[in-house]
Amino acid sequence: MTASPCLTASLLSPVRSSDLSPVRKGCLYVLTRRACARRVFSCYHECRGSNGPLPEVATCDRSMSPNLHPICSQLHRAGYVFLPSHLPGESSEAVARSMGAAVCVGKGGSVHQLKPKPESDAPSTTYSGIYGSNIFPLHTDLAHWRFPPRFLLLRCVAGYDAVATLLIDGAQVIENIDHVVLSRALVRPRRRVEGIFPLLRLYDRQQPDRGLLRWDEVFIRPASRAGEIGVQKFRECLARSSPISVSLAKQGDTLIIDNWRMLHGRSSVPPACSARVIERLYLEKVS
Ligand SMILES: O=C(O)CCC(=O)C(=O)O
Ligand SMILES: [Fe+2]
Repeated sequence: MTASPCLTASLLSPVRSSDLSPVRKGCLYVLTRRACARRVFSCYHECRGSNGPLPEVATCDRSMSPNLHPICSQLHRAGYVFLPSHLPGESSEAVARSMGAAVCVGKGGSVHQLKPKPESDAPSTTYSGIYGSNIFPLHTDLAHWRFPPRFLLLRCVAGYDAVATLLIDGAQVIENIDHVVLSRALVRPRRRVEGIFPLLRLYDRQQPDRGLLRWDEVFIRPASRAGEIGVQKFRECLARSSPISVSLAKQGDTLIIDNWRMLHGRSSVPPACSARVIERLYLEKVS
């Protein structure tokens, strides 16, 4: 198959089928010129209750080449897009479908409802089960997978200004880490997978676009001495970075995150915000 001309300018470059896990095979990272031109989104940023740096403001430049769709171009530039009150009457599934291909992860379809819960009410394999309503530390989702889902979409069903989703650009964090240290940093899932510990790179620069960064202090562990050094260095650089804070406060507020580049976390949830409901979907592509 020949790549569409749009592809070269887009965030999403084709991947070799040998790079894909079986579930990803057949998933094409192709944006057609027509599909790009059809979508005109007015997207901009707004930061509610930010303590750290303000998110960049992305405006929709209508004179922009149709192959630089505003969402793709913002995702490429900043690693995330915030769409305030985006199609509030639509289901999250329909919104995700209009943007790309949603991936089913676990049981029960592609939409996961996230509600603050006490630790005891959630499985210990989830952040809610470990942290409850406390702060979720910065992480990438499903970091223990060989190929974590590329994009994460979070959508507000019931939200509060007082609860923030925090973002850090991992591409900036790794700029401060020696290339050799980073390339030697091997990690592994905390538990065996089919009896073995698969070896994974903390940062795999061979992957399309900017490479694949994974970070999770719970679900992945250093797999060697070089892994320990790389993880320690990453932790130090991360501690010097200031997160961007976005509140998913109004119905339809939508945050799309490049999960191979950005780390995300959550502030604590005060008791007054315990009715917070966020829907989460994973996407393999955004077009
Ligand atoms: O609730 C949030 O704002 C973020 C939750 C989160 O980390 C996740 O869905 O993976
Ligand atoms: Fe997460």
